[in-house]
Amino acid sequence: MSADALVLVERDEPIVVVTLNRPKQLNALSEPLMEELVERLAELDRDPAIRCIVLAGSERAFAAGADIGEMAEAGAIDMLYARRVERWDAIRKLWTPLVAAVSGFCLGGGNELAMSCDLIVASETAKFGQPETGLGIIPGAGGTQRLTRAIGKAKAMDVVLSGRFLDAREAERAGLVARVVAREAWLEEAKHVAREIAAKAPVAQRLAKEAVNRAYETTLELGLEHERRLLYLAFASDDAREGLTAFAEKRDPDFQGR
Ligand code: DAK
Repeated sequence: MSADALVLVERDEPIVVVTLNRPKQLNALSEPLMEELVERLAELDRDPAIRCIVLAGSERAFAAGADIGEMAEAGAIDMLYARRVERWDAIRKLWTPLVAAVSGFCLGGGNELAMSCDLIVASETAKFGQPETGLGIIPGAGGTQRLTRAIGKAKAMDVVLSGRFLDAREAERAGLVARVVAREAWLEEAKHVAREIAAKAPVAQRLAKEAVNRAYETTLELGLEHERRLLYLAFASDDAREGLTAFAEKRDPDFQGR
């Protein structure tokens, strides 16, 4: 990994920590950074030794949004050709569970990136916001959609229209954040959560992630039907045999991800 990498990768199998590395710019998500991030995540997603990914920023900022300087230079057609949306979609489509470890500012595209992960573990210092309308634009990578689904219309409207930041506790109460931890423990706790996730059956984790995500996009009836089919698929896995047998034999399961 080169010293000037925009994204750092630290493997600690079965987990890996991927760190955004533009700390002086509060991890503003420039195009080169997003390109590097999506490449690294895609590689890790294909790696069977990796069972959970932690996506982190620095202590001061997870990410303060897309790079404002870059956007100031760009016209609408530049934005279209930059294929930004495809990068965000690629993150959403990853199979491997993804934990966002958020400390400090988590704003605009930074919050959209955190929401693209499967769950958010936040330091008590975290501040979440969608301040785009103050720049004359609107959230463009899920900020109006995922945030509304996560915290409901009343709070989402407040955050998007007023630009105010939610602190970690309010974000947790509202349903945006899964766990809030002490300032000094944010990264360790996120790794701990990742290890808990990585210890479970990989096939089941992927199917469960798909099933929960489907809840956002379908009716209850179709969602329940989809869930049932994914359960049958899980039953067909070696991991299910192993997990069910290990319980009966009172031993720890040894999941192979098959
Ligand atoms: N972009 C570029 N540089 C940034 C930045 C950003 N978003 N945020 C901070 N920086 C830089 C600052 O310019 C400063 O650089 P220097 O002056 O030192 O060179 C350095 O980081 C430290 O920032 P501050 O000096 O401002 O630090 P403070 O503690 O005083 O303030 C702050 C922290 C986070 C409150 C403040 O920096 C701030 O308000 N930042 C901007 C937050 C923001 O408005 N974010 C939303 C950006 S718009 C799309 C997908 C996504 C998006 C767009 C399109 N498509 C799929 C098409 C997303 C858009 C956005 O995120």
